[in-house]
Amino acid sequence: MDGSLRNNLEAFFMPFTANRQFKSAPRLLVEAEGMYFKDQAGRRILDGTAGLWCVNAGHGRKPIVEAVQRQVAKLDYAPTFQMGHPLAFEAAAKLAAMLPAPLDHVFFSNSGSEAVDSALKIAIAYHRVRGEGTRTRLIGRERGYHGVGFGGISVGGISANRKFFGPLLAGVDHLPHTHLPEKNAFSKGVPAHGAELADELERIVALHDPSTIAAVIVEPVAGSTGVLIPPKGYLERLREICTKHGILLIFDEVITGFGRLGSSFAVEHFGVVPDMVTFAKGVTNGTIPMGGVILKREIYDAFMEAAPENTIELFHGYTYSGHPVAAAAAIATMDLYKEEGLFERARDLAPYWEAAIHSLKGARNVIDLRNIGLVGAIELEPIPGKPTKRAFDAFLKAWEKGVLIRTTGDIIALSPPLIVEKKEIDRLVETVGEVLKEAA
Ligand code: PXG
Repeated sequence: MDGSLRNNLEAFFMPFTANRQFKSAPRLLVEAEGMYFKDQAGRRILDGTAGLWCVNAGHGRKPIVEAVQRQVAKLDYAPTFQMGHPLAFEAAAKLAAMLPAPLDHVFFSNSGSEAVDSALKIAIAYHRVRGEGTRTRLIGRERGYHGVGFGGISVGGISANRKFFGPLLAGVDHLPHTHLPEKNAFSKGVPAHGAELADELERIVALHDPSTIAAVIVEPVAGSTGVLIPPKGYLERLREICTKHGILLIFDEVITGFGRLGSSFAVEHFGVVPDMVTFAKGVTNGTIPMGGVILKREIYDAFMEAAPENTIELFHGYTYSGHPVAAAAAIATMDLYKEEGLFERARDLAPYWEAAIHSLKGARNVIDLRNIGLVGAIELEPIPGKPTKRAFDAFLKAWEKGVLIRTTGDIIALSPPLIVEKKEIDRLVETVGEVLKEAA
């Protein structure tokens, strides 16, 4: 690399990246189409991760690209504070139609992190406008990932994401995570053991008293902390306990929404209806940033009833909430998912995917394999004294072989676009197998 290029790379302080390693051997993507990226050297890279769990319909999809092009030329920006434009309303209505009836209002943000902060704020404010202003505590879960806002890292359960950033939000507690490899290793789909971990919520509620608790937030399937699939009956139990104590249940579906599990949302997949659902990523197929919260009518109504006529009901929002170009991308994306039946496609491919992931049983250093929908995890035995190295080396080796995988800790997470073909599933899994054979 020449000096000028190195200087070009220097200015960007890259997010969640080993900056020095990257800048010494950059991996630059310059084009994408369908299942493939192209890198700067012109190599085709099979996308085993749908970008960062967002490009569910595959890259460069014409109907989305054209909708964005049309919209940016027609109405580049319009405020949604005391104003509006039609596409934001249409996108909200389409989103609401994807979820069971009580979840029928949408608040827009620009990312998953903002979606989470919005949901947490709405939960606390909801109790307050109903006269239960003592309900301010938020309950998250160990190994939870809810983005990187102060709210999200506070309810999140990843120490590396928390420890550098001071005291965080006050009044937060955490459920235990549900990863039980000693009981559930090599489970196919939902693991059998661990529903009783939801009962820890009763203990937390008893400790703090229900009158102090606003909401519980969980990812139905934890994605970025290594694909932690809820034990059978666990989410149902969380729902029961929240209902019993008047606590709002929030499902963070930033990853599980839009077909990843072979269903529209995890709400549909597990048949458990929370009070709010956060979304982002797949809503626009990753094309334009957008996120938001889908909430129950009674939450929306509580705000409408509490505020005097002609006054603002919720003092929260973003310059780009319901941005016209993002709304156009979301509408085109949801239409494309439907037209191509991509959620059903993911569901139909799931058994093939499951068999492919579990074909790695017995591969070097593999200590667990798990899968649900079109998500798979390959957990590796860490190198003693060097946690994360084995998986990161696998990531680098896979890249050399033209396959993009994602690692977190010593776990490889795979989540291809839902348009993936069986032969591409084979290549993805075979490449991981080869990499593990060659790795230290
Ligand atoms: N909630 C969940 C459940 C997420 O997975 C966020 C919130 C935050 O979204 P934004 O748009 O603010 O990043 C996420 C994001 C990975 C990976 O490799 C996962 C995420 C982001 C980047 C990488 O697993 N999830």
